[in-house]
Amino acid sequence: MPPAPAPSGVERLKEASRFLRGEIAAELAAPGREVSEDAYNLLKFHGTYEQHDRDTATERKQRGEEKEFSFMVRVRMPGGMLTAGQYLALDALADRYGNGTLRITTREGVQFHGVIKQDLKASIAAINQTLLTTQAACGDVVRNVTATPAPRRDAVHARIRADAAMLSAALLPASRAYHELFLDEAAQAELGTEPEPLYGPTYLPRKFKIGIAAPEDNSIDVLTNDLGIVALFEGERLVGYNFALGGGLGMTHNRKDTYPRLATPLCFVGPDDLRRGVEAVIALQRDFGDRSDRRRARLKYLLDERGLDWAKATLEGYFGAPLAPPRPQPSFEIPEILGWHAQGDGKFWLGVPVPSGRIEDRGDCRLRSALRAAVARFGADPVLTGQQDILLTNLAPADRGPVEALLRDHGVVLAETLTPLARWSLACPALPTCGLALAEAERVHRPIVAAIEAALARVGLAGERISLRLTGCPNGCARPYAGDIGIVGRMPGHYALYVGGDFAGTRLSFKLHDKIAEADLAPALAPLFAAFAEQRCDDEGFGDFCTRLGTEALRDLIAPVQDAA
Ligand code: SRM
Ligand code: SF4
Repeated sequence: MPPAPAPSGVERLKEASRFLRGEIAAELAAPGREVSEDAYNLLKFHGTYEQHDRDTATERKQRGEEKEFSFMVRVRMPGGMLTAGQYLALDALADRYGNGTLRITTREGVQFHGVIKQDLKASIAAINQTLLTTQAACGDVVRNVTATPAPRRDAVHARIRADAAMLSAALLPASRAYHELFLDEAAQAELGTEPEPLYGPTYLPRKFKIGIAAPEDNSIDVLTNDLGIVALFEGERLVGYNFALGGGLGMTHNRKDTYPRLATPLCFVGPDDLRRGVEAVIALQRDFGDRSDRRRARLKYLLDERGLDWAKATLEGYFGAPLAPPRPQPSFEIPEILGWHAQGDGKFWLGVPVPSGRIEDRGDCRLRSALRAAVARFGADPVLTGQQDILLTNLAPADRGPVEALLRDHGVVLAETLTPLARWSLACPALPTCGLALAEAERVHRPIVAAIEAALARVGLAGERISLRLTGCPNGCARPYAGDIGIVGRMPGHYALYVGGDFAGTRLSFKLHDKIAEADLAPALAPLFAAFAEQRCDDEGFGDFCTRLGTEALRDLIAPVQDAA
């Protein structure tokens, strides 16, 4: 037998960290804006990443100055649920500690950017005062649990919200390191000796994501999670949960053994077994996931290496009983939840689009001020969606007119004035904050959407519901491989083009072009749109059409652009 591969450096770091403490306290107290690589890696578990401003890095290097370091701080909130008070507190922190913006993430969380090291502890403590946490928002643990966001006041949605909140709380690390480091909790007598019953001393091999959805609303792309849970109901009665395992989108260019994958339905657990079932899946990944190569450490690779039969049998060992096969489930749908909707309790919610999830005041559109005023004045409790949008909930019928007038007065673009393409588009932050970005995303989101909108309009498809996801690198943070069109950064100004996913998030897209200039994206898609307008069948979506035609036929259609590129 060949010797087992050596654990990666991060594994050794976790093990020696005394349950995630490391030297963080001393490093945060030291002067300077930077931390060591070890502290950088451990701080992730506490919800923060050191970053630097990539716009100024080269110039500063030429001047012999250090990079402009600051921290991204990520707040977790299961199912994107916030109270009005929490939202207003976060909004205030964006000015006090951040860069004046709040960013809704594709996992229904919030990120602050631009927090300097000296403010890190105070900002995290202030977030905790709102009864929210940054603990385990990043790192090799269970991240923010996403959930079908629509605030419908019925048994189905109430149960899903409650399940997401229960799992999120139950799966937090037991270590008190976070509380000692950021909340001034008295240190344990014997540092780092507390039990960590679920995770153990080295936590998980990699990040672990859980989403829970009802089939009628898959706007969170539940199958892109390590564990996608589909809650099944008969009327208002919960029947149980289908567990789909092994979703994940990250891949590395030029490493064929890394790839996006949608979760595979593996088993069914009853209404009372949710937590036990989830803990069994976590234990499976904890004990068998790859701890030597972080690029191959997600659950998806374990499933593909060992097979589904092995995974199910091993899972049953942890679960302590045989697991039933997944139950038949209705097809996934993605309803429109922006605009006005009745909640079912006499109140209404208004879904407001947030381009790239960035809540900011920008030119004539004072979105941040408008949301702050609407939440403060009308007591709306926000819900953040996995499509980077915000739902203002619990509004009385009489508030509808005034809320809408307030938003319009601030220049906010409401959903009905957007094209479907703009409404269903996502973009990751990329430059200048993301250290992994190979190309722009958020900052070129609007012009790319505008160019593609124009191409659609030219063939009469301006009103077509097509999803577009744009990322600055192949890691997949805006889920580019799960929508109709994926645009993935390859190098500055150039993108790989993916098509053929479906709108409901049940099929991965495929790569049509490896490296295409930003200006050539819309011209490359134009002949595909023309063919779609002419040849589509019935209610076929754009991604379905692309899959039916297949790579070769589509490549022939875009050949003139390829030749020019
Ligand atoms: Fe992500 C790393 C932003 C959702 C896959 N992601 C990063 C980092 C932290 C970059 C880094 O490691 O230095 C990015 C910070 C950028 C910045 O400046 O803020 C980052 N990811 C985001 C967010 C903010 C994107 C957004 O547009 O909202 C999302 C935060 C979600 C949250 O609240 O927790 C975000 N990331 C995702 C998703 C989508 C999802 O989970 O639904 C994915 C694809 C699904 C998956 O996990 O496979 C995703 N992010 C990654 C990966 C690839 C992981 C892999 O298995 O290879 C990385 C890189 C890594 O982990 O090494 C990454
Ligand atoms: Fe950064 Fe890449 Fe994620 Fe975009 S997809 S935020 S560029 S890691």
